[in-house]
Amino acid sequence: MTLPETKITSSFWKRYRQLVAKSSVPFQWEMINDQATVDVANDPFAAGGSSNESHAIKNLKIAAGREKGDFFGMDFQDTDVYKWLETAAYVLKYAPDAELKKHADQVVDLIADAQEDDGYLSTMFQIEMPERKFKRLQQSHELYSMGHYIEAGVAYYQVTQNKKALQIACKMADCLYKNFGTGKDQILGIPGHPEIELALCRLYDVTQQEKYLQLAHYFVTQRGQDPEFFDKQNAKDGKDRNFFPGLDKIGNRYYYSDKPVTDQQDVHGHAVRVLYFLTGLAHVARLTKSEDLLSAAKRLWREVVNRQMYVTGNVGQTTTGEAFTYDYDLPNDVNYGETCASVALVRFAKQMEHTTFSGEYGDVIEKELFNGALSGISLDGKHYFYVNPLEADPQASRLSPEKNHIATRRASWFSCACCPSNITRLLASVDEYLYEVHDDTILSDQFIANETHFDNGVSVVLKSNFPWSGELHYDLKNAQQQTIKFGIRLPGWTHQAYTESTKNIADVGKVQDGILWFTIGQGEASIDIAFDMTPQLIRANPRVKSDIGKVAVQRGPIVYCAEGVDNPQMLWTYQLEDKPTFTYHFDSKLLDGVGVLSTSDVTTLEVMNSSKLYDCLPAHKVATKLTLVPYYSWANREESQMEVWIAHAGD
Ligand code: FUB
Ligand code: ZN
Repeated sequence: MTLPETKITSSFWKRYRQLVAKSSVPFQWEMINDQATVDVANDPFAAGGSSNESHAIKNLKIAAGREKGDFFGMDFQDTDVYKWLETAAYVLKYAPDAELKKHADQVVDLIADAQEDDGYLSTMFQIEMPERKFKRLQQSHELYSMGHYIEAGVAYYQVTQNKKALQIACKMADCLYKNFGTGKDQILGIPGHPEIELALCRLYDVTQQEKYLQLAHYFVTQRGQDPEFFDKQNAKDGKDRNFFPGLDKIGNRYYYSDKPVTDQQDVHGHAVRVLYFLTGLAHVARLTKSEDLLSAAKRLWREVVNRQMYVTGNVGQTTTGEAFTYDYDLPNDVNYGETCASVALVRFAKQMEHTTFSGEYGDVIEKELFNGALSGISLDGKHYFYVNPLEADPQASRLSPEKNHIATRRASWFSCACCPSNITRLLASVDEYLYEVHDDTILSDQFIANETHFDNGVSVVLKSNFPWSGELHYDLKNAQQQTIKFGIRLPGWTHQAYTESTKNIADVGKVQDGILWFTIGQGEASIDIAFDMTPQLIRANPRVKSDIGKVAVQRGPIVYCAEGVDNPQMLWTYQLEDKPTFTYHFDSKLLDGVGVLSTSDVTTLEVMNSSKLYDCLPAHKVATKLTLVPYYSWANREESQMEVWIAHAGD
């Protein structure tokens, strides 16, 4: 599948992508080189712990023998460099920059020097404990780290043709191919943290070397075959030698290694682990044409999005183990919703879309791109959320132990810094999510304005002011003699309320699985389509205890929230009337330009005399106003409360 040449023209996304290029990438470069001055003392108490120290480049320099010193950081500290490199690769595609290219080339050289002759690379083990390589896979992150390099190496090679970047990746994969499998001298094992599966598939896509696909298939299907594998390995490696306290006792459900994936009926355990694994599963299923694996991927996809995903797209309900809990358990104020988990869900959705044309995958990608994942980065590009709550109160975060993982301000960096470069690599590669192309069938999946040329001689120009406007105008050119099929995803939030008009379109087909199909003959054609952007009240399934009596407000793809900075009363005292009317205006000065919703169809509760905690008198409601801003933009002004789900008189 060759990626089309895409130029993003959307002003919303041009701003974000320039931000990544001009602000996030230079900032992260300073961070991983220990050159940034971060005011950690004033950073919030954040999941993973705030940190102003990275040492990530230094670890590689020590492993390469260029410097002397000790290893510092997480056992996957190397991945902060790899994800920076991957982001840089995507940035170089849309914002060429000689200085950035020089740094990135130097990083590739450094990684090549740090890599061992047999392809192995994990600096913690090389520097501190070479005798323990591949001996405690449950916790070691060796394959997770190498997977992240492989992804970066592939991306950097694809953009810059730097062969060394790809050779390092192949050498790494060869090392794993030699060490893992069912052979006599091989480890019949799996990684504690999946990621290598999806990375090997990417490597296969670019090299077409069967062994990489075989190995990915092995890791996907071996998981859960021997639920005791980690315990046995740990016992051999030795007692009390955990890399993270307690991880050996957490149980194999946490690692999603309790049964083979074809037997798994739900999602459980560490959210990022499961979602990276499912991404690899979907990719392997497609490449190997395995019906069993594909049906498992489809089943588990539904488990995630129909039972354990927040309305914003965030996933992972508990801070304990950064994990999924159970169906319909979706607490708003103690959840986790790690930024990495949202990025992983986007990756899973895209792989599912590669297997099947269906609008449900693009719906989730869109949900993340405009809400759950996007909330992970600040408007200045240099501050990040690790945890993304749907309800927050600075006082509770400070004083309630069960809520102090809920930061109400984004942090500059974390001691476990997985999220910052994960969100930036997603934003920098957003062009890869706009279309789904299978031969002569093209699906317009994301409505981000763009100009795209496809391999098959078709070009598409999409003009829109999405997400603020639902009006889309497509200009299409088909240089081929045969007709093509062109689909437009009808977003889940439209409820079929759209209007369209066409010019020179051979045939307007039916809506199938949430996609409206057109047949386009040779020459030029155009389509105008408008989605209804009336704000909608969203209700959760009543099985979701936390959202009973509440609604979320959504306009187009954007989920809104109330922030204390706009609304002076305690947010939980606001109650929307049964059928509130909202006014919408775009404020170009607020939060770098956002659509704002306001309503007067709302009351608050008058606060009782402060000497009383309880009373039998009826509640006294007072008419007021409520202002809502996009969820992704919260916590970019002064610290205050935030709420997505708002009490509603009609529920
Ligand atoms: O374990 C590596 C990464 O660190 C995970 O993906 C994140 O959830 C964080 O725990
Ligand atoms: Zn993360």
